[in-house]
Amino acid sequence: MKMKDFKKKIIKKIHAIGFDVVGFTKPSVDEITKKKYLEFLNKNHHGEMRWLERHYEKKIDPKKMWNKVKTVVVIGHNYTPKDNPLKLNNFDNLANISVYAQNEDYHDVIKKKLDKLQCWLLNDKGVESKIFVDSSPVLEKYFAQKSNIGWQGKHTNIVSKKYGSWLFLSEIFLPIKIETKDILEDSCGSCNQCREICPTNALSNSYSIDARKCISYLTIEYKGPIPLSLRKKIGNKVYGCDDCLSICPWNKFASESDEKKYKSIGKNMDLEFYLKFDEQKFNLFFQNSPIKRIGWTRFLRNIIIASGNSNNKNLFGHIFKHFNNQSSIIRGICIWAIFQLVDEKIKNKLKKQILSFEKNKYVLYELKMAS
Ligand code: B12
Ligand code: SF4
Ligand code: SF4
Repeated sequence: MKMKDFKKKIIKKIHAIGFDVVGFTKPSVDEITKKKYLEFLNKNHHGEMRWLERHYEKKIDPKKMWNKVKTVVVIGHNYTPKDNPLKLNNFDNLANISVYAQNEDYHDVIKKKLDKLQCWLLNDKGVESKIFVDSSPVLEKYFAQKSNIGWQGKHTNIVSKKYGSWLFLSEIFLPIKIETKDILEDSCGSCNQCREICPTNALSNSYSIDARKCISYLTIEYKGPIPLSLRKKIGNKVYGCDDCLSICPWNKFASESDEKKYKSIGKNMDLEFYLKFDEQKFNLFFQNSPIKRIGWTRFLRNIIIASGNSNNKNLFGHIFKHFNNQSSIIRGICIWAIFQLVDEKIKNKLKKQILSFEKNKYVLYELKMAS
């Protein structure tokens, strides 16, 4: 079969499986991108995501992932939400969960589709392949830009003229050369809305992020106590953040995703609802959700911070209940949250009470900072 026909067939198959966009590019990374990635690491902008250091060599050379690769096929899956997620920031008592975690885990949804594609390639076309989605050492946004799926916007994610900021990315590596046309377009122009809206100023430089300040990193990846200076800025967000994505003017061209497994199924409950959870309930409620990945302790930490930001004094008792948690991070954050909600008289009473039983240095530090 001629290569042009094969390319057409693979595009047709990718759409038939339910994906929205596809692009083709060479498995090489340019020198500027290698340099920018190193700069990002050297500035420690990856925080505690040490795996981004370990992945470096493989990310800048896809042949180290699979030495037979000759073409990278980049695939985009539309997850445009029905409503603008920015609206959710206005509800103080809501546990605000980012769009991508409103239903099933996109890794599972996409992996199943990629498996089908891989089987078809092997059984019908006799072509072996490798598939990747998110967690592998593949520079996904770079290849997406190079293959003309979109451009890497100032919020650092891929923006598409058709799907705005709402595309999940995945890749297939093929051992055959397919015609590609590398494009480096950028349609951000003088717009800076994503940088301006970021609550923590994580996008202080154009096209690059300091992940240590990003609410997505803090609520999903970071295990420790969230820095004091950023807690208020997190607002009601308990898992991820979509502010910079949601504000992007290119979203106006995007139409709602038709993937049922991405549609919101009411995970944005009141904070009180989740404060009443325990580990067992957490595991059951989020069994098919990406949220299960962060575990109960990290999720509870986030719920307690949002509760501290809620201005809702009625949550005091529900937060206080978690003082018996084994994790010092939970006990420490309980102090911070409660002290945001109660008056001086209760603060003094609580201080005495906590000092009578608490021995952990970090928790006592939180108490000192709060009083
Ligand atoms: C680590 C990671 C994170 C980290 C770091 C984010 C980041 N921007 O890198 C954290 C936890 C913060 C994060 C958050 C989110 N993530 Co994330 N994340 C990743 C992951 C696993 C690796 C990204 C990576 O390699 N970063 C390292 C840095 C060095 O890469 P970089 O941003 O591409 O940096 C380059 C540019 O900045 C460029 N550059 C720098 N300066 C300049 C200047 C100019 C002029 C130019 C042209 C370029 C340029 O050079 C750098 C080197 O290439 C990818 C999946 C993957 N395997 O790629 C998903 C991925 C990027 N994440 C994704 C998503 C959806 C999110 C969230 C929206 C989730 C949420 N709702 O909370 C947020 C968005 C936050 C944001 N504004 O980026 C999607 C993005 C899809 C898309 N359309 O682009 C991906 C691709 C996952 C997927 N398979 O769909 N994520
Ligand atoms: S995801 Fe939120 S915190 Fe992170 S860069 Fe975007 S707006 Fe800022
Ligand atoms: S909000 Fe503006 S600057 Fe940011 S990615 Fe979208 S177009 Fe680019």
